[in-house]
Amino acid sequence: MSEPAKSLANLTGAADRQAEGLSRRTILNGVAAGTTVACLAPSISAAGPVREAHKPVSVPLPPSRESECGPSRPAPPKRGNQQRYGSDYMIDVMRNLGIRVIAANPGTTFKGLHESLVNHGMTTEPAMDLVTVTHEEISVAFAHGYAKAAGEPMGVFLHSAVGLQHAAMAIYNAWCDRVPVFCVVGAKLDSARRGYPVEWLHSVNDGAALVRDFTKWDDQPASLVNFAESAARALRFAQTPPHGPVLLAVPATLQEDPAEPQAMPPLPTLSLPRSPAGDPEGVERMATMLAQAGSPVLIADRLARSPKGMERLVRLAELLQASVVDLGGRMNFPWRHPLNQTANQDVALGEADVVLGLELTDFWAISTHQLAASAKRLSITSLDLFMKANYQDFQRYTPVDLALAADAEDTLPALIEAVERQLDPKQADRRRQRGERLAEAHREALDRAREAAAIGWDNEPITTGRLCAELYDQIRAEDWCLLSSAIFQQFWPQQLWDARHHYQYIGDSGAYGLGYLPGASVGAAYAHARHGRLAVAIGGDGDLMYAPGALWTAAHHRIPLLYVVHNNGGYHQETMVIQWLAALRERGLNRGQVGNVLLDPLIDFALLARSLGVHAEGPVKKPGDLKEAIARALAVVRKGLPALIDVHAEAR
Ligand SMILES: Cc1ncc(C[n+]2csc(CCOP(=O)(O)OP(=O)(O)O)c2C)c(N)n1
Repeated sequence: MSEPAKSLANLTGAADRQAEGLSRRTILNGVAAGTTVACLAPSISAAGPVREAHKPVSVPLPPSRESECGPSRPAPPKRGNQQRYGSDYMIDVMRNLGIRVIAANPGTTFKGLHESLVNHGMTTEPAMDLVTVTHEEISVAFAHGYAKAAGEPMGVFLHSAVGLQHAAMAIYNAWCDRVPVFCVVGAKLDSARRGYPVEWLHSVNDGAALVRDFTKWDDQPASLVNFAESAARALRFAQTPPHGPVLLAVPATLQEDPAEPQAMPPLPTLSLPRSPAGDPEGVERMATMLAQAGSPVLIADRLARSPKGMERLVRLAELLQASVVDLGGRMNFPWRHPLNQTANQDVALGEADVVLGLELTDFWAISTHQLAASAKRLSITSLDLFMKANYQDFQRYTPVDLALAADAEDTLPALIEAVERQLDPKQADRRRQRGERLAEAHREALDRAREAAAIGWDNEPITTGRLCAELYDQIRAEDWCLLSSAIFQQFWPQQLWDARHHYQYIGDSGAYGLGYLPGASVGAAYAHARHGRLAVAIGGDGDLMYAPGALWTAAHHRIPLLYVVHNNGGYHQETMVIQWLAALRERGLNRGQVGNVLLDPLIDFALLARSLGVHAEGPVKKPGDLKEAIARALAVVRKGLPALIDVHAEAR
C-alpha cells in the first residue's frame, strides 16, 4: 500500500481507533427543543449581534398599503376572543393526523392557515412549528429531506398560482423519489371576494392541475368535513407504497370564515393501510429460485423506506450469502458489510444466475448491460401498483421472469421465511464459501478505493477523494449522517465510509432536479437534530446557487448542519456534455466551458453564507488547510448551528 493510501486507511477506518465518547446529544436536543444556544462562533458574532434562540418576535410595522393587504381588512379581534375560524379547525385536523411541522413562504391565499398556525397551532399542545423559508422550492425540498430523515411527512403551505409554480420542480423530485409531502395551497375561488388586482393574478380555478401529473392525489375541499376527510385521505395515499406527494387546494373563504365550535366536525384520525405485500404463491416461487441459485444477487434502490427494510435485506443476504448491489436510492445495506458488492457490481451482476431487483427504478439498464441473457430476473416493486402517464419517470420497459407488484420492504418477511424453509442444509458449505469469496472481494475493493482516493493527495484543486477522507476522519467517531448522494464526488463516502444505520444516508433527489440539496439537507438536518446526530452534506456550487436561501433558514432556526461546497467553478456535468458533443462534431474542446462555468465572477460561498447568518470557512484552496477548516466548522455544528465550507476542489 502506498504512503498516502496508508494514511487514508487510517483516516477511513482501517486503523483500529476507539470512537471517542464525545456526546453532543444534550446540546443538540436543546436546539431541537428551541432552547437558547448561547455560544456562537467568533466569525458569526463578529458579523453582528449574537442572536437569541428562535422565538416569535413582535415587531411594530407600518400599516401595509391597501394594494398589498386588500380593502377589507378584518377588525382586530378583541383580547381573549373566543371566536374560532375554519383555519383553526384545519390546523387541528393536520395536527391530529400527525403533521407537526410546516414550511412556508408567506402568501395571502393561505393567510387564514398561517394566522391559525402561529396563534393556535404553535401556542397549544402539542405545539407545531413553522419553518420560515425564502422560496417555495426550498419549502418542498425541506419537507422532502425531512420526510426521509424523520420517517414521517410534514406540511408545506403554498401561495396560490405563483407559490405553487415555484414549488413545482421540488414536488416533481419528491414524486420521483417516492417521498410523502403534504402540500396545502391557498385558493381564492370566490371572485366576489377578490379585493384587488393582485388577488386575481394569484387566483386559479384548478391550481392543482399544474402538478397533477406528479402528485399522488389532490383535492379542493368545499367544507370543513370535506377538508377533514380529504386531509386524512391525502396523508393515507401519501404513505401507502409507493409513497408520494399530495396536495389540497384550500379555499380562502373556508379558511377565513368563522366556524362555531359546535359546528366543527370531529377530528379525523389517520388509519394507514398495511402495505401491499407479494402474493404467497409468487413469494414461494421466488424463494425457490433464490434458494437454488448458484450466484444470487440482490439489487436494491428505494427499498428501505424504514430501518426495517435494511434489517430485512441484511437477513435475506446473509441467509443466502448473496451479493448485494445498492443503487443508493435509500440506505439499503451497510456500506462495509462483507456481502456489499456495490463496488464490484459489474463482476457480481455479470456472474449472477438469479437477480432480485428491489424497488428498482431502472431495471432495464442493468438487465440490458450488466446481466447475462440466461440470468433469471425477479422483481418486487410497488411501482407496478401505481404510475402516471405524461412524465416519463417509469423508464424503459423491462421483461422479467417473475414480478411481484408489491412493496418490497413488507414482502421481505414472507420471502425470508420461505427462503429459510427452502434452503438446502446440504448446500450450507457452498453458501459459506460463497460468502467468504464475497467478503474477500469486498476487502479488495476497499483497498482499491483507498489507493484510488490517495491519488493526487496534495493536488490543488483539492481532490474529492481527499475532501471526503478528511471529512470522514473528523466525524467517524460520532453519530454522523450524510444527507447528499455523493454522485458528483465519485461516491467516495459509499466507497470509504462505514455507514451502518438506516438514518445515516437518505439517497438523492429523485428527479435530479437541481436545487434539491440545499433545502433537503436543511430539512433532514432539522429532523436529525432531535436525535443529536451530526449532519453533513456535500453539494455542488451550481446546485447551491439554485437555492442558497436555504442557508438562511438553517441559520434562523438554528439547524445544525455542515454544508460542504464542492466548488469546481461551475456546471461541470454540463461542461463534459458540451465538450463531448463538440468533440463528436470535431469542433474542439476549448469552447465547451462557455455557458457552463461560474468563474467570472468567482462566487465566494463563504461570504454568501455569512451574509445569510451561517458560519463559513474558505475558500479552502490548499489541501493542507482542509483539516483545520473542517475542525472549525464542525465545532460550530456541534454547538447546534449550521456551518459551510467552500472547498475549491477538482471537477469530480
Ligand atoms: C433544475 C435543473 N437544471 C439543470 C439541470 C442540468 N444539470 C445537471 S448537472 C448540472 C450541473 C450541476 O452543477 P454542480 O452542482 O456544481 O455540479 P458539477 O457538475 O459542477 O459537479 C446541471 C446544470 C438539472 N439537472 N436540474
